[in-house]
Amino acid sequence: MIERTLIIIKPRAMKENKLSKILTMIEEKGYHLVAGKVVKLSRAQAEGFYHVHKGKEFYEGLVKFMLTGPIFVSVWEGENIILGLRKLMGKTNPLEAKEGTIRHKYAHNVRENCIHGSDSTQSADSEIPFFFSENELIME
Ligand code: IDP
Ligand code: MG
Repeated sequence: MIERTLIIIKPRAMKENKLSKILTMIEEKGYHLVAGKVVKLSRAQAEGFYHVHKGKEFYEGLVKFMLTGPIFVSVWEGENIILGLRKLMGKTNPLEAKEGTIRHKYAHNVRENCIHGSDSTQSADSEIPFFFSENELIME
């Protein structure tokens, strides 16, 4: 099934100039970029985006981290891309991420793990419109 997913390159990877290296890894899997932009989140946006984690012990630290600098938000398309990209990203904790995954290469720790990817079609369906309007998502 052709799916779309929301991918975010997080602040530390942006500061370390790893954006194009990470995007290249995604492109080399055959996935296509639909939309992308650099954004500096407001606290309200960061809290809103991560509302599903509200109440967890890492929530405040995660929100603060996402405010430390610009991020790259993007929409990608491809066959079974949601699972495919979760695999390419690797486990949330980079210590557990397999060699060859994005997090194994570019993450520093479980919080500063360089990339976000939607974890299901339901998540993608709410995360994509959080950042992009309909007319930014037209491919033809
Ligand atoms: P995911 O990004 O692999 O889907 P989630 O469990 O959805 O992982 O967590 C969202 C984000 O919150 C993670 O990518 C990471 O930045 C941060 N996070 C998750 N668990 C921890 C933790 O135990 N300590 C610190 N930060 C965490
Ligand atoms: Mg998640």
